[in-house]
Amino acid sequence: MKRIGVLGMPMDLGQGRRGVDMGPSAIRYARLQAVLEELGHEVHDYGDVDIPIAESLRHERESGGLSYLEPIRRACEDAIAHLEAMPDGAFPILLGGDHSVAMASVTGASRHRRIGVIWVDAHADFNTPETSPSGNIHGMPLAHLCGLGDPRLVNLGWEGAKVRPEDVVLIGIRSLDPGEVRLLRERGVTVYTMKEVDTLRVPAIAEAIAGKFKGFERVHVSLDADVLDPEIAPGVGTPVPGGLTYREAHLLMELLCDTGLVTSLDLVEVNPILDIANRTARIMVELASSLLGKKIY
Ligand code: NNH
Ligand code: MN
Ligand code: MN
Ligand code: MN
Repeated sequence: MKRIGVLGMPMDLGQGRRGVDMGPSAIRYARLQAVLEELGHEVHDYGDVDIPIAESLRHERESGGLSYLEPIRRACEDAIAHLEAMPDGAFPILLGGDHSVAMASVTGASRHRRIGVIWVDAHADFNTPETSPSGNIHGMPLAHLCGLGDPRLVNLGWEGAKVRPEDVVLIGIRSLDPGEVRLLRERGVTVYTMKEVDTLRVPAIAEAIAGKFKGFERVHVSLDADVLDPEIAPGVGTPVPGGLTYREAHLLMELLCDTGLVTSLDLVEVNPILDIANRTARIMVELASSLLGKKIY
């Protein structure tokens, strides 16, 4: 039994397509709390962080190639404070919102300790303001967590990097910008693209991750809905074909659960406007339940 703390960040400022701000509602509507309680967990929902809507921020849109940097920074600081107020030993689940919210969750999880990060995504989100083709901050959170990029984002919570690049594992990758490829190689991040998912298969990857993070006090899973194949998860802003199948995604969560290492989770980038009957939110809830101990037998 875990004490799970749910926090919503209804934020769509980090990316171009509107609608991910409705992600927390859609995930709650898909019965996140009830499903986790049925597994025997104690779940407390702390509600949503206050996030300004884009329409009210037109004057803050541009900031040196970074869209909405200041409001995103403020929202993340606010979320970090909420996460740190959760009781010791709680298992936080952060509901996005676009993926820039992970700058808050990983920061919250990494205070005073070395943390492993498992980034499950079609993209690496390893752009810096210099390499980003879009200026969208949701393509940059992981680089900033590793200490690269704009100091205003690198220094969220406290000064400096929150995770070592060698303690980061990416899974499901199938869309990288040229600057990201260079940075990921240079920094020694572990990258399992869809080619490795196809050739090594999920069990071997999960085993390698378990070995890598053995003895870590904290391991964070950041689950971007766009890692799933768009056929099963259409409710995302940047669909990329050839993603994880339903069973691959579940098996990954089941095997990560078996490692007993995971201590926090993000469910991000669900876009209800683009979804079909809340299907994508429902899959994200199912995946959370697999990660948190759902057993068939
Ligand atoms: N790499 C692109 C960018 O930096 C797209 C990132 N989009 C995502 N990431 N949805 O998960 O803008
Ligand atoms: Mn992402
Ligand atoms: Mn992605
Ligand atoms: Mn995404």
